[in-house]
Amino acid sequence: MSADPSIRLSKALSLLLRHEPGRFGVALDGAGWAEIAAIVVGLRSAGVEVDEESIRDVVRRSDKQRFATSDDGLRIRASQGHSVDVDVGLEPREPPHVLYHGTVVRFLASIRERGLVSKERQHVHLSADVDLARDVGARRGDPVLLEIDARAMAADRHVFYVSANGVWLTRRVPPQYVSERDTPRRSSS
Ligand code: HQG
Repeated sequence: MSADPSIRLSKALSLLLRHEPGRFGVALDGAGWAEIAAIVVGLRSAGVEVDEESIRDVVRRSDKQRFATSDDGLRIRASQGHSVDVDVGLEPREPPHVLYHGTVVRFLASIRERGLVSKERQHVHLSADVDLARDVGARRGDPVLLEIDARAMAADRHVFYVSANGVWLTRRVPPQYVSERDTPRRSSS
C-alpha cells in the first residue's frame, strides 16, 4: 500500500470506478459515471478520508489521466480498464501498424498458446509507445515486450478502440499477431 495519500486515493478510485462499485455502495450508470458526492460517501464508509476537492485533485493530476469529469462537473468515470459491464462509448479506430504490450516471462507460455486475453478486464490493453508498454509489464516483474501486428489484425477485421487517455484496446489478440521483442534497457540519451 502506497504511503502517498493521492496514490492511495487514485487506487481506491480505480477499484471503485472499474471493478467494485458495489463494495462502496456506489452505482455507476451505463456509461461508467458516478456522482462525486456519492463516491465521497462510499469511500468514507470504507474508512478512506476524502472530500470532493481531493477527488477532483486526483482526477486532475492523474499521471495517466485515468479518470474523466462529466461536462457538468458532478460526476467522474474511469476512461478504461473496467471489469464491470459499462460502455464508455468508444468508436472503432484504425490502429497504428504496430502496437506494444508489456508482460512478464511467467505469462509467455500461455500467451504463445492462447494469444493475449483480457482476463478480468473488458479489453486487452495495448500501447503505441514502447516505453509505456514496458512500464506496464514492469509492474509485475522483469518486463517482456511484445509487438502486435495491429495492421494485420485490422485487415482481419479485429476492432480497435482508443480510450480518452490514449490506451489502445481490443477484445483479444490471437497468437499469430504477437511477436516477442528483446527488452533492452532504456538508453539515457
Ligand atoms: C497477461 C494499467 C497469461 C497480460 C496499465 C497482463 C494498463 C496473459 C495480465 C492497464 C495472457 C493482465 C492494464 C494469456 C494476457 N496468458 N497471461 N493468454 N494474455 N496476459 O492488469 O495490460 O495504471 O488486466 O500480459 O497502464 O497489465 O491501472 O492488464 O500481464 O493500461 O491505469 O495478463 O493497467 O493502467 O493484467 O494492464 P491486466 P495490463 P492503470
